[in-house]
Amino acid sequence: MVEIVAQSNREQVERAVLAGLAIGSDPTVLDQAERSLTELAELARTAGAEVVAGLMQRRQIPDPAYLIGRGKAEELRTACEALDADLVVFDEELTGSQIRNLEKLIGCKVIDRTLLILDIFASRAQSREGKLQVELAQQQYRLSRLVGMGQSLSRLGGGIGTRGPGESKLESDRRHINRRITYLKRALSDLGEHRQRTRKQRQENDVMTIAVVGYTNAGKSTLINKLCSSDLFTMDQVFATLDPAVRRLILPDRIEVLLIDTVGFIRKLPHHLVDAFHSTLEEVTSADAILQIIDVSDPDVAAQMAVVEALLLRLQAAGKPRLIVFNKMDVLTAVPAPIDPDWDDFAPSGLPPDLAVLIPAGQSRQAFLVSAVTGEGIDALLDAISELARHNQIQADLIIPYASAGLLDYIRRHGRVIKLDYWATGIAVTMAIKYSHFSPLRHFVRLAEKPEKR
Ligand SMILES: Nc1nc2c(ncn2[C@@H]2O[C@H](COP(=O)(O)OP(=O)(O)OP(=O)(O)O)[C@@H](O)[C@H]2O)c(=O)[nH]1
Ligand SMILES: [Mg+2]
Repeated sequence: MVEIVAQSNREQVERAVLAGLAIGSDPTVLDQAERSLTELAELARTAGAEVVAGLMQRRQIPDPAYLIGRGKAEELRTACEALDADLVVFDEELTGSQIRNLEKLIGCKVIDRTLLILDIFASRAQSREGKLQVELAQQQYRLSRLVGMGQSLSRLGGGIGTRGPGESKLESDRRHINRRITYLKRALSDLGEHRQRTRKQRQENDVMTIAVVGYTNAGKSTLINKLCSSDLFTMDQVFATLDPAVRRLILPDRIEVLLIDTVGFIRKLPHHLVDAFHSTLEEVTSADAILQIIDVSDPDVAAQMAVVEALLLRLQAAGKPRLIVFNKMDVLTAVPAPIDPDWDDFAPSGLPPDLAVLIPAGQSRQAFLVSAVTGEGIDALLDAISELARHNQIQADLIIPYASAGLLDYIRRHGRVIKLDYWATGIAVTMAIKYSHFSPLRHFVRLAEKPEKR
């Protein structure tokens, strides 16, 4: 009896060996590849595997047949046999034929980082849109690996890399997958239209939207909860948040802004996933400003910031007004005051110099050190968000000809009328409106002299 229980547990937990590749002779390459492999171990554990070993190879170029060298691949087989492993996870993307060759040589299931991430996403997706997006990414991944990926695609039984769409789809042919992709795209495009409408309503409501972005597990949801007294799901694991959520923040000066929680970024984020999540990631593209959250307790802050920057660029959001929030200050040990004469006075006090140098030039006034858990530093951040919200609006004096009186409605709908007078030459209005809604009013800005008095 005991043995049966032990066996069924054994079946649930797959034993994984990890394999990484450091390409090139640059000294930082190996370091980065090792950190990436550590992260892969975390991802594998999140997916439910037990990591039993990790192997790294340094090469000038990847091997077309096995990615790593054949000798190293044989080493992997020996390790898998000795450790009774069920699964090998590669940190780099594999082609369909590499997967087939490796499975044949090693004799167990081989997957790559992309499939692992897709698997975690599949188990986390909650909303219909989230589920469809994950499946679209999975189907596109399968389609691109169809050549040569015989064993993995037709493998029966579950486990990592096979969750998400049902087993029958795994065995279907290219045409079937293509049909499914077409269906998923259509369904997503309908949902995307709905999302766009909601977003438009939000924008027309004259409320500033701020997208909260950052590496996965940086504390985005926790910070939003702290700021908005909300109860978004948070967890000490990667990809706790998949579906964007919007929370309202009433600032100390009663101005209201909306904070949008988004899916966390990660190194080597599968491009199928970025494409498939296009519609939810548009929340970042269309936001008025960005709140970038950085986890100071992570040993690899610089690389994580680079990943976030690259994705923001891709989403055309890198140029938006941005506040940089260094989070989890409660885990920092006390930092001595810097003695460097070049020290930037505006960098948040208490921020270690090796982190302060990561703030882009001239932006240290927009950087903050906080703890989303203890609330330390939150007041200064709130003030900065208020400042941002004020700057998001333009206040102007207009003179609107009576023939264009309809514009008053436009102002009332998208902004605020502060003062109104009826003059001989038109309606004199003092108003505040979001920059994004200002352009139709541009022609009516009142010049310094009051025209009717001439
Ligand atoms: N010590 C400490 N832990 C924090 C702080 N902020 C967040 N955390 C913890 O960090 C973990 C991740 O927090 P989340 O808010 O889920 O992170 P996230 O950025 O939303 O992550 P994803 O949704 O997975 O991308 C949780 O265990 C939080 O409790 C902080 O200021 N200090
Ligand atoms: Mg989250």
